[in-house]
Formats: sequence, structure tokens, C-alpha cells
Amino acid sequence: MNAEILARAAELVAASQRPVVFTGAGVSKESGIPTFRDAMDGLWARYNPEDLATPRAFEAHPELVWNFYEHRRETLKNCQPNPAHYALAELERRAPACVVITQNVDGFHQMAGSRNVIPLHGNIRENRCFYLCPGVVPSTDLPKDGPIPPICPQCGEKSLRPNVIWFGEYLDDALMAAASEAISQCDLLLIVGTSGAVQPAASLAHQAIRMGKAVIEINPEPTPYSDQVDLFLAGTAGEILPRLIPGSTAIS
Ligand code: BV8
Repeated sequence: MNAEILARAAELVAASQRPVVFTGAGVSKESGIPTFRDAMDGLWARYNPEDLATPRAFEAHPELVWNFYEHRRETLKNCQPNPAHYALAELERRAPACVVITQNVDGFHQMAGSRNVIPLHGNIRENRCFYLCPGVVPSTDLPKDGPIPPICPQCGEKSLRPNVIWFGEYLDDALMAAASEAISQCDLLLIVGTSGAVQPAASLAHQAIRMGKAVIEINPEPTPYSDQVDLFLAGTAGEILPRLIPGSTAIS
């Protein structure tokens, strides 16, 4: 890591009053969560997540898709937020206007202490009725036996489904509007651990670039953003963020 680039980035972060952080699966990699473009493991090796994370796949193969999410929830049980998540929570303590816009569904930003989080793609720890019953059912409250997928306890008819946004489903308008507004108001955007492949979320970083915001990207690999940002820091989130935001403590 080039010490000069790192020092410049640390200066921008320290001076920022309204930072926004746009995160993807890479920020959770050092927690032990495979990214979307990592090869799937074991039983799931032959599946592409994007083929399973769709309403059509759920309607055609409800048990397979449900078990795909149960597998991911099981993985989550053995994982914790990593220093990258804690550094971003510390950033919010120093700059209370800080907003984290995340594509991730693992809830680790919130667990690490970030409060202004916009979870564009939902929360894998919750479920909702496949039909339209209101409310969510935490995975911890699911029945231990009975049909797979479980039946919605409200309508008693339709299956429950993970409370995430699948490919081919619209994002919540209010969340996208809040994310776009945060980008408009920010004085610095950090892009951390995303390939920028998934729309319309990826367009938010392009909005900041178009608006001439100061933009720093952290990723071990270059992405479509990298030649348009002010500073590209080649490295991992868990290694770099604590150096940009020193003093963050993991909440025990
Ligand atoms: C929609 C929840 C309208 C589910 C997810 C143009 C405009 C609008 C839509 C589209 C469009 N083009 C195509 C579309 C359709 C589609 C899409 O974007 N497809 C892509 C694949 C081309 N978009 C949609 O369907 C969206 N809906 O547009 O509605 C509509 C309606 C009907 C018909 C058409 C359109 C909904 C998208 C939401 C999908 N749901 N998650 C679940 O999790 O199961 S997205 C999923 O991918 C995850 O949330 C993940 O976060 C996200 C994005 O990927 P990344 O986070 O970037 O992860 P990735 O693995 O790609 O990259 C990881 C990066 O980390 C890499 O760069 C790597 O180098 C880096 N890294 C690795 N280690 C580290 C690291 N970085 C830092 N530190 C490390 N240690």
C-alpha cells in the first residue's frame, strides 16, 4: 500500500463531516462470508447464487432456494463483524452524519454499531410472506419442524421467503431515495468491497462521481469505478479501514 495515498485518504476521511460509505460483499469477506462472486462451497458449488436468488427459482424450487438461504444463515452463525465494520461504526461516532449504504444482507454493519445504515437488499436474518402479508418473521422465530419453506403464520397459506431483494425484484423506493439523497449531501464517498456489478445499487457510486464528490475506493482488485475515483486503495477492507479510521474498538 502506497503510504502517500493512504495518508491522503486518511486526511480526507478525518476532514469529512458528511461521509457516505457504499459497501458490498467484500466488506464481510474477512468475517468469513464468501462474496457473491466467490465460488460457492460444498453442496452449493454447482449453483450460481444469482440463479437461486430470484422469485422464479423460489416458485419453481421452493425447498432448494429455502435451503440455500438456510445454508447461508448457518454460515452467518459462526461469523462476526470484522475490523472493517467496527471502523465504519467508529467513523459514524466521529461524524454523526455518516451513512452506510450496504448491498449486504448479513446485518454486520448494524451489529458492529453503525446506526445510519440503508440495507438496500434486505436482511437474510428475517423472512416475510411470499404473498403480501405485512411484517417479518426473524429466522430465530421459525418453527423447528413442519413444511419447508415454513408457512406464513399470518395467512396460513403462502410460504415464508427470506426478507431480501431478489434479482428481478424492485428495490424499496424509499431506501433508494434515501441513499441517493445521502450521496447528494455527502462530502466524501467511500466505496468498499463491491464489484459494482449489481444495479440499480451500483449507480449510486456513479452518481457521486458525476456530482464531483471526493471518492475513495477500497478493494484488492480494480473495478469499473477504479479509474474514475480520486484515490484507489488496493487492499482489503479489514486491513485498510482501521488505518484510515484509527481507534475503532470491537464491541465485545
Ligand atoms: C432491479 C440479496 C428492476 C439477495 C442481492 C440495470 C438497471 C436495473 C437492473 C438491472 C440492470 N442490469 C441488470 C439488472 C438486473 C439485476 C442486476 O443488476 N443484475 C446483474 C447481476 C447484472 N438487478 C436486479 O435485478 C435488481 N432489481 O433491477 O429491479 C427490475 C425489475 C424487473 C426486471 C428487471 C429489472 C435487484 C438486485 C438485488 C439482488 N440481490 N442480494 C441475496 O443476497 O441472496 S445482490 C447481491 O450482489 C448481494 O447483495 C451482493 O452484495 C451484491 C452485489 O455484489 P457485490 O457486493 O459487489 O459482491 P461481489 O461478489 O460482486 O464483489 C465483491 C467485491 O469485493 C469484489 O470486487 C472483490 O474484489 C471485493 N473483495 C473481496 N475481498 C475483499 C474485497 N473488498 C474488500 N475487502 C476484502 N477483503
